[in-house]
Amino acid sequence: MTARAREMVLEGMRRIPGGSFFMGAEEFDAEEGPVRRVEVEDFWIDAHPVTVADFRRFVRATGHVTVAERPPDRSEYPDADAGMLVPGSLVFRPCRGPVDLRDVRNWWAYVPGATWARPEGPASDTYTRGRHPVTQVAYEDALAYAAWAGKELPTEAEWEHAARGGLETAVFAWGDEFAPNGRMMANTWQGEFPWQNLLSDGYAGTSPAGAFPPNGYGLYDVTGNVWEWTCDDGRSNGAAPPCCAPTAPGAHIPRRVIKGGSHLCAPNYCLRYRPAARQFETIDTSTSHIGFRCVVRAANRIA
Ligand SMILES: [Ca+2]
Repeated sequence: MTARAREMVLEGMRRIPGGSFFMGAEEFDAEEGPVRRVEVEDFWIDAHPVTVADFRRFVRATGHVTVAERPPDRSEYPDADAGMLVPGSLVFRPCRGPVDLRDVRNWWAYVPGATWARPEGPASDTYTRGRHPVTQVAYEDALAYAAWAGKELPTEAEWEHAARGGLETAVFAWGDEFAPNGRMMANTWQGEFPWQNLLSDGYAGTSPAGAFPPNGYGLYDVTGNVWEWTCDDGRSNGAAPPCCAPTAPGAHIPRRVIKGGSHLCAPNYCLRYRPAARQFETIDTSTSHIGFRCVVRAANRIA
């Protein structure tokens, strides 16, 4: 690779020093523990999640058709209604009042025509959201984008090490206090999920990349805003049932760990806007609150 090509790939990325760090947490959800020392090599990671504008460049260059734009395979969903076997994706719908938090169908709807460019369905668009993280991308779409960009998806350990920003064992990516001096540090949900969004952080849905302060490694939106795909299946730590991430029918479908929580994570339901938090998402699922960012590893000799 020429020096110029390397420069272009690494533009907008931050170099993360390798070494060992404490991964996981023990005071929140069982699937995050135990806290253990984990080693990672040096790597570069995108300073912010891949944006709608980034993804649009990828689609224009490659003609990529996302999973959400293709009809679901009936053999994968033998029990599904015919109405569900059309191209579409999962869209969050706020409720009018308190609902049973054990049933995610109260706030997730499968919307035909919802895509990365129309995240809430055919009547929506992204013309003013070019700087927002891309959503409605399944694992395969994230992999395809990464390959096109000359990058890869992070492992869970790489992602968490980067998200911690050099702060050992802190609860949040910026420290132990949620809103230091009253300052909101990430796009989460304030109020009672899924019906009362107090908007103390100014955003009901996604926010433009970089709207909140970066962490110690100069990374924006590592927690909150959107969940991010990693390439890990998380089996080594045992998969626990997901809370706020919608579970598609089809338990046989492989899963990958998603990290970081989203604008839908609220203290009363899913306090997942923390580096240690993790969920297990089926690889063909796309939603209005899952995106991704990429890495470049020192070991692949780009340097
Ligand atoms: Ca918010």
